[in-house]
Amino acid sequence: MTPIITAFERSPDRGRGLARDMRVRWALEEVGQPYGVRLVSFKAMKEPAHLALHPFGQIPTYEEGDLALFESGAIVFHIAERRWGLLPDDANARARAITWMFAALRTMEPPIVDLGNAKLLERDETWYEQRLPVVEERLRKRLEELSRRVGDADWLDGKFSAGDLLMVSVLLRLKGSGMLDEFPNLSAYVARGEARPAYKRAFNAQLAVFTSTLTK
Ligand SMILES: N[C@@H](CCC(=O)N[C@@H](CS)C(=O)NCC(=O)O)C(=O)O
Repeated sequence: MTPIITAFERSPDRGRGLARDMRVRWALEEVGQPYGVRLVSFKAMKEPAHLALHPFGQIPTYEEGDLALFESGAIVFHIAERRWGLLPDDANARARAITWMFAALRTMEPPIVDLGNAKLLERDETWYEQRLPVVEERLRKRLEELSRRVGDADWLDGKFSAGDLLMVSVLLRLKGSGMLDEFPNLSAYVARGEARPAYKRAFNAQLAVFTSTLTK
């Protein structure tokens, strides 16, 4: 059965691959699983049909037969568990890769999203200039810690895994902020992720959605 995922009909990031359908597309490409995409508008995301799939009215979702999932991390985990290529066979290595999946989503992504939200939504607030350095410092500390752990390794723990897929996906949100450039080994780590053929296929597929909307 071909899984169907949802993605923005018109992504606010203009096809830069930052919307969270990208990580699901990437996972599907890594394991060689063909998939379909249903594009949804912002309006449709808040309507009952989509809310039945996603209680928070967001993308991505994942449908396969009578299974419907939401939350990009849970979807990537589901894909990684069922198909070979994103989680090691060895039980301990697998547990460590899953740990990195949680670390990407629970330790790294929140301060990265905080920085994005501060710059996007709080610029006009009187307290913006005081808050921004605090948010940046909190994130910088996490990046320092991650950078120290990655060192000169290619991936987080041996071979590329779903942990790397999610970690690279969240770090990519920092592109353009300048903060990633402070950590050359993390920049190189992200570039290694982007260089993977599966990443490129996923990126091009989501970009094609955006460019096709330009001609409509
Ligand atoms: N924790 C969720 C976050 C999902 C999320 O924030 N989706 C964004 C796109 S990247 C969205 O649908 N935003 C529109 C909205 O919240 O109305 C996940 O990882 O799937």
